[in-house]
Amino acid sequence: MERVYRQFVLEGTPVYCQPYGHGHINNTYLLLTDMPHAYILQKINTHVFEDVPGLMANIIAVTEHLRRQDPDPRHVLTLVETVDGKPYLTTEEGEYWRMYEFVTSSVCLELPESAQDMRRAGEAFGRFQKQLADFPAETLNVTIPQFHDTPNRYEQLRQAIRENRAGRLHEVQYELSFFMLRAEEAGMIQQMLARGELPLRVTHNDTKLDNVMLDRTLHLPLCIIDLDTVMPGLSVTDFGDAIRGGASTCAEDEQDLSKVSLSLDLFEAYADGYLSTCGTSLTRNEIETLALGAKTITLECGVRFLTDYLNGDVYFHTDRPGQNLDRCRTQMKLVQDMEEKWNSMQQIIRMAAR
Ligand code: ADP
Ligand code: GN1
Ligand code: MG
Repeated sequence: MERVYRQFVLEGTPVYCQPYGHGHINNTYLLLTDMPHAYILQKINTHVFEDVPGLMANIIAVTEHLRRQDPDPRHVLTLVETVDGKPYLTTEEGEYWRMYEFVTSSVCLELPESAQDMRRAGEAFGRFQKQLADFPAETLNVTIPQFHDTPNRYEQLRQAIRENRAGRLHEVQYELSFFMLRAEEAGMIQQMLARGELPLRVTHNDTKLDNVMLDRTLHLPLCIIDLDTVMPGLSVTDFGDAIRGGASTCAEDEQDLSKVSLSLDLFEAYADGYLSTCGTSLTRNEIETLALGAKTITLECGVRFLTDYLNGDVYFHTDRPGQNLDRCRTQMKLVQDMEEKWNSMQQIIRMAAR
């Protein structure tokens, strides 16, 4: 790792550099020096992101835009330059590395420790979206085409079924029927977009709870991280993705499905926080589609985990066999629970939007 971090302008002498965090995509390392200064070093996943210069151009433009509105260094990601004055490193082997200042005295949570944490996360993502409302969307590069086009994700699943690359098809008949039975509903949001009923906005597109940094002691929101997928997208899927992860009672890869459910308290807390910061800028259709956003993105994510399981675990990082199938099954259980709690979810949104 030394050959990599030596290429960045650091304060102090590095004393520690080890894998860090729970991200499924990039390889992330925490770098400590002998000064009170920490860094996040990341090898960007070029299998997932084909146009890294385009992705980095987005991040530079978006963080500059955010910084103009709020210059507090703990409130916006800060890239560390290379010794050649570049915003990221390209190695001879074709690897791409970038370094961020570690957001000081911060934590990020995989699951909220309280409803208040969930409310704060909602406020943070709502504010983020609002701050990007006047960002020129047409200047953004599309880092993953059709990222949240759910029917396209179903098409990728059908392809994985046809190819059966890992020979696992016979294990997942129940899972396949579960998703296929819901294919039509899963396409409704894309149809609304096509009919002009939902506006395209600059969105984050990966609003997992562990992509929000909170102050370590007060748990107040500091900044939004993981900006690789900031692109034109839909508010309702940004809302939904946060619910999928954060309002679940369990970790994404929980094996005991009896423990997995949607917490309506956490759902309400996020909806309250989110609508308090960006509710006035959402259209009526968007507000009415928030619950469907949660269900759609949960179905979509389940489909993606299942596709990756069938393809032999080539997309999401895994650290044990069967993990993608476990992740798929928690998403199914969440969808089922949302179906049971559908009326309450709608009612909560109506109340939060008042
Ligand atoms: P991935 O795309 O793999 O999810 P992330 O950019 O989300 O990668 O980073 C993975 C983890 O590293 C985060 O969940 C967080 O714990 C930590 N992290 C990333 N950037 C920072 C930062 N600037 N300051 C503190 N922690 C960070
Ligand atoms: C990935 O990068 P990370 O771990 O925050 C994925 C998301 C999925 C999520 C599921 C670029 O998010 O779309 O919802 O895993 N990111 C990408 O946990 O594919
Ligand atoms: Mg992440």
